[in-house]
Amino acid sequence: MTGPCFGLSEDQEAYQELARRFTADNIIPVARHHDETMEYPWEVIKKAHAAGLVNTHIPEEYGGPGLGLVEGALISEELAFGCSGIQTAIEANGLAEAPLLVAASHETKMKYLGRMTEEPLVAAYCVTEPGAGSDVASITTRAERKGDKYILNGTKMWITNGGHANWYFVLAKTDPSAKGAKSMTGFVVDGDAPGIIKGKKEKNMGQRCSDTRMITFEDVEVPLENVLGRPGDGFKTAMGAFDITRPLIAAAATGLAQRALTEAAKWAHERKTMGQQIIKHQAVAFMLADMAMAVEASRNLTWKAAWMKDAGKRNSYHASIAKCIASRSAVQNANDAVQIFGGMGFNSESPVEKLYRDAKIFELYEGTSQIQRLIISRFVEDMYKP
Ligand code: CS8
Ligand code: FAD
Repeated sequence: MTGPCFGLSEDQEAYQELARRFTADNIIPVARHHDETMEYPWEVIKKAHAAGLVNTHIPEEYGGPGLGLVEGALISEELAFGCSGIQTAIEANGLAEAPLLVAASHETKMKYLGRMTEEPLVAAYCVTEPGAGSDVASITTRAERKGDKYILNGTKMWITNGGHANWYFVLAKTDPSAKGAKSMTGFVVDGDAPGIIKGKKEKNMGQRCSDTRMITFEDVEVPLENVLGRPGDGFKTAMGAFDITRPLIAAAATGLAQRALTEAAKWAHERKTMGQQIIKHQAVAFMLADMAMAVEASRNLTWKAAWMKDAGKRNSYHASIAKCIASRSAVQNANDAVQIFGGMGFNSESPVEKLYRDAKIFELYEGTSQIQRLIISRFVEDMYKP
């Protein structure tokens, strides 16, 4: 590993270019349709799978491309530039797969990661519940050992790809006598197991084609070999997965922030008031400058968090910083883009109205901005102990 380097390798540039072209050809033309109809983007997912842009961090040993997080971040940013709803549907696979990368046995990886590379399937990550989102330690889903299987009971909420998943990662309490984090175990659950009840597709403010549902597990039998790691390690497995995925959420938020800047700058060149292009009014130009700063800061922090993971370093602190800053950039830039478009920005014929609705979720899912600050502040407390 050398010192800081802000350039990309030839391979990284090639992945970025592949994703950029894929987005221009296959995402941007259908993004509005999927937003308006809320139709799940199966066709795009299939094409992305064929192009090698899904399941990017599955190791070669299990049939995947074995890309690093930096490459993943480059791809996520480009896809989200086109439509962060479609990108979320694609990247939710990465989230479901991450706990397996952290804790699964070779056999489990072969069985469940292997199939993801063979055909365009989707999977889902089930941690949140109606009564427990930020406070993961207070989940109530239970898995009880009965002979050579566990019996799973409980309800998960807001599960992305929930309606279409071939399998689920599920976090459940296995030891009611143990406290909080240590009472939990992670499982892989087959999507067609009897007792899985899928709720209706939720109608969300933005990223509307992404499939979000309540998933209920009623006496679902899970074989012992589907336990990830050791019983009691589930909480750490679920958290370890975020070290992989939060940099990718940050990358997607950066993609949306970049799209807002691109659209707003283009409009500001074209639209004229008081005899000149609005980009010549300093008030507008300075908004664009702020938007550019937000994009650059977010991208650099994202790359750093991703690079740290690839370098084998603990990146939780940097992943939370990148996620928190980039999601703010997405919300702020989308807001500024609507402002620069004026009345037209409030209309669904403009490209920025959708960005405004799509952006907000970045400050909520994969840990709210308050939770990122909680994580960062705990590190700060330790780092600056007198
Ligand atoms: O509960 C934690 C938290 O992160 N909450 C937020 C939950 C969240 O982010 N949910 C997201 C759900 S998924 C989603 O939204 C998907 S959206 C669709 C995306 C699709 C893709 C585009 C918390 C509040 C930070 C911490 O909770 P606490 O209960 O205070 O626990 P701690 O004391 O911090 O930790 C307990 C033990 O776990 C260990 N730990 C914590 N973090 C890590 C990491 N790696 C490994 N181990 C970890 N990152 C910690 O060290 C503790 O272990 P000890 O042995 O006890 O010391
Ligand atoms: P709460 O935890 O109830 O929080 C409410 C408010 O209180 C927030 O502002 C929060 O920041 C604040 N707050 C809570 N605790 C603290 C604290 N200690 N300090 C300061 N402020 C605090 N989950 C999955 O498991 N899998 C998925 O695939 C998934 N996909 C999602 C997709 C969408 C579209 C949505 C909306 C959610 C998804 N989630 C998923 C759930 C998501 O991770 C949670 O909604 C999120 O973590 C917040 O939890 P909550 O909604 O229960 O809010």
